[in-house]
Amino acid sequence: MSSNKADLMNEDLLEAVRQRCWRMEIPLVGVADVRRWESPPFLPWMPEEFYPHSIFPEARSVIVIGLPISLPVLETSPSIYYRELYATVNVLLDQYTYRLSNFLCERGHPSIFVPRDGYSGIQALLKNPMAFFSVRHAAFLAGLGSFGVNNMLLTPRYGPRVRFGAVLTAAALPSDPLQMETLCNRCMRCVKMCPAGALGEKDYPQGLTDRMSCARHSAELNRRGISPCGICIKVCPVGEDRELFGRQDASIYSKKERFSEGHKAWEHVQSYGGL
Ligand code: B12
Ligand code: SF4
Ligand code: SF4
Repeated sequence: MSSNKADLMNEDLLEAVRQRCWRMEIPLVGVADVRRWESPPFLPWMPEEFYPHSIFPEARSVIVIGLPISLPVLETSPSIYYRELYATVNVLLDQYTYRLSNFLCERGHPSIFVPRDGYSGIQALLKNPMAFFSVRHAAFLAGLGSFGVNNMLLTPRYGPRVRFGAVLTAAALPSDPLQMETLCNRCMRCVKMCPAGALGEKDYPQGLTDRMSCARHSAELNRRGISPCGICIKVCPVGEDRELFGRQDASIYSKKERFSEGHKAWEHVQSYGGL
């Protein structure tokens, strides 16, 4: 087959994947050629065994999807409300990526989903707070956003309030352009408001999250049935979702008088459903 014909076929396949995502109400979809892992856009980068084609040698592309975390629910964190939302989004991410991988397999392209997290529970994270594949780096390489001081991937639509899932596929799909413009405005709200002191002021990846402090805080919240924390994604002013919900002023979290009815609602939710 000529390479032009193959390119056209892959454009069609990508369009079919996008349509499928659209029908499942998935707002963010991006694609990265696996060769992008071999040319690190910044250092330190991850060891080779974390590359998609190390995990699935047939992989030629990675499809990344993103689902939003509703800001008003996250604002109640730490709470049973955010915990339930987190669990719901996680189930959907795994189901959607599983279904997308089958959609591709049925069309003759070997494909597998990657779990949106990939650890057995908080005890596993306390032992080693790392997974076998980095979904946020996949999302970056698929052009979905740029890293912030909070170590999260910030997207134009939802800032860091988005969770990602990935499909490794043998199909050679056209890649999306990287988001090279930095969305983080270095306001340092995430650093100042982190209850575990786990974030520093340096840009990613020079400033890495103190994973153990964050994981220990998460373990304590888990003991009370109200993990995860997520304060560093709640207070970030980046994202069009803030406009949608009328929350352009991110100082409302530290200055109670600026949004007293919000604080009253969050305290109400926080007083139920946890230990
Ligand atoms: C382990 C983990 C944690 C741990 C460790 C966090 C951390 N910063 O690494 C804990 C429990 C603390 C945690 C907390 C949170 N997490 Co978390 N977490 C993960 C998980 C499961 C694995 C990350 C991983 O180990 N990847 C593999 C390694 C290779 O990649 P990496 O961690 O990004 O490591 C890079 C660098 O840190 C560096 N590095 C790492 N270790 C070392 C060591 C050395 C020596 C060097 C030189 C470099 C280096 O190199 C790597 C490449 O640059 C991912 C899901 C996934 N599978 O990707 C979610 C994920 C990163 N978490 C997520 C979120 C949202 C959170 C929280 C906000 C909690 C919440 N859900 O509300 C907090 C935020 C913490 C923060 N500000 O950093 C989202 C991020 C979404 C986004 N928009 O970016 C993810 C992608 C889950 C998802 N499917 O969407 N998390
Ligand atoms: S999740 Fe909470 S403890 Fe962890 S870095 Fe973010 S604000 Fe800090
Ligand atoms: S809260 Fe401010 S410093 Fe932190 S990631 Fe968002 S924009 Fe960057």
